[in-house]
Amino acid sequence: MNVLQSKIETQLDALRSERKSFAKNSADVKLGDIKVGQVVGGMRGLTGLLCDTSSVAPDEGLRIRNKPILDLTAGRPEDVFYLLLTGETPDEEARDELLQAFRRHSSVPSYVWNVLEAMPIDSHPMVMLSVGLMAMERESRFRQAYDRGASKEDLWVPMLEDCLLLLSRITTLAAAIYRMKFDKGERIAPRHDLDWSANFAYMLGLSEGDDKFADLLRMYLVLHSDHGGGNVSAMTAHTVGSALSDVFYALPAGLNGLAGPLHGLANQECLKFVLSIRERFNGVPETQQLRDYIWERLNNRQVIPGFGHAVLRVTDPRFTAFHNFGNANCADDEVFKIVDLLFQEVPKVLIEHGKAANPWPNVDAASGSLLYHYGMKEFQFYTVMFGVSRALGICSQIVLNRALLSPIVRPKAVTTTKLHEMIAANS
Ligand code: HAX
Repeated sequence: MNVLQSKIETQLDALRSERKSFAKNSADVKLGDIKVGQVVGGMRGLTGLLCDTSSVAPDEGLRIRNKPILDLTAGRPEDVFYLLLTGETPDEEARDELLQAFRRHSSVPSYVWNVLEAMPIDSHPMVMLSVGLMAMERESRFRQAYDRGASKEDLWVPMLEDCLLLLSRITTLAAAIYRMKFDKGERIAPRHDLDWSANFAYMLGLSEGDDKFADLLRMYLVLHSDHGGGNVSAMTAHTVGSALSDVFYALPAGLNGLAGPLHGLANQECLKFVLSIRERFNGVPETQQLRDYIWERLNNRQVIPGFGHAVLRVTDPRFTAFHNFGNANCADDEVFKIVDLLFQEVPKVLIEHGKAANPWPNVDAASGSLLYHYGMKEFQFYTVMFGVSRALGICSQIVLNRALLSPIVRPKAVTTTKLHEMIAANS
């Protein structure tokens, strides 16, 4: 990885000095007050992490290295990985190198298949993904370097090697899990003439390698690649990595958080919801029927999957990208039509209802309907798709954190008794 590694190297001195200077010259500058509501409310709004790969503004949505995500949807995820790590768009030489790097280790060793084949068939595909990745930990160059006593200044290099190995295998692993879990026949071996996304589409068995499904995957893998540092999966992976656990421990830890229904599993729930509407109304409902159904759910204190967000206060631009893709490629699809109708009606109802801070659709509202359209009907697998993409962001963050010598994460926790005492002392 000459080009990528040298590019990071050229940036390193300045970035390390900046971090040192924060610790030396600005350590006591206050960034805000901690409120009790934040302590009992999941640390919402509490600034406590640094993340330069991407940011999420409430009124705009995701920017990767300050580029709006909608400007990146035509590119390859390999290029986004370079952008996440360096803040720059790769030139031709770097693009070629990355294309090769993402292909180089795409064959998964047999001991990993043995582990997966030993698992009960009702294991969730996210469990299979995590277990498959963790099984590869024995190959970690980072851990070997640490055990050899490598200096901590140099550990980011084997971390980058581990991440490239992991990323070039994760699509092969995920595709095989899809075929194994959903009885699709033999595993399909990777090809060496395709890019990361097209190869993934091919190994899933849903594409010849270069068609609209591959285009959808290319965009899907870009759109889900990163979402700042404070979400459950990124923060968990960062915390685990901060203990100098290697990426084969840290990424699965983050993915296990992604598997939760309030985080990545939501896309599975969204499609389930859309299909339940189709079944209930025997097709696409009339507008009023849909509105009544939404109200019925809200009155039963059920959420409307695919709408709302902890940070965003506008339509998620990633939803917009999927919605545009659907309009261009499958506007007549019944499931997509329901997604479209929900997009038109749910925000109005949620505004009338008056509870959700953000009535607009999030990324999960449309992605499943497109995967479904192209033949991936097993929605238990959707979070795996999300996880494959999010591996790009989490790997970038962990490489940068090792390169910048980020310390172990260790916030302070207090007992409830102590919290009572602190409240009394401050009120
Ligand atoms: N439907 C109905 N009610 C909703 C709602 C929705 N889509 N979104 C929020 N609300 C309600 C909340 O349940 C909450 O009600 P209570 O006060 O009775 O508890 C109230 O509005 C205020 O919540 P909020 O501040 O707007 O939202 P949160 O930051 O607490 O939660 C969630 C954000 C995404 C979890 C939430 O909007 C939700 O549950 N949405 C539906 C599930 C979903 O689409 N999840 C995917 C999120 C995208 C993502 O991160 N993917 O990885």
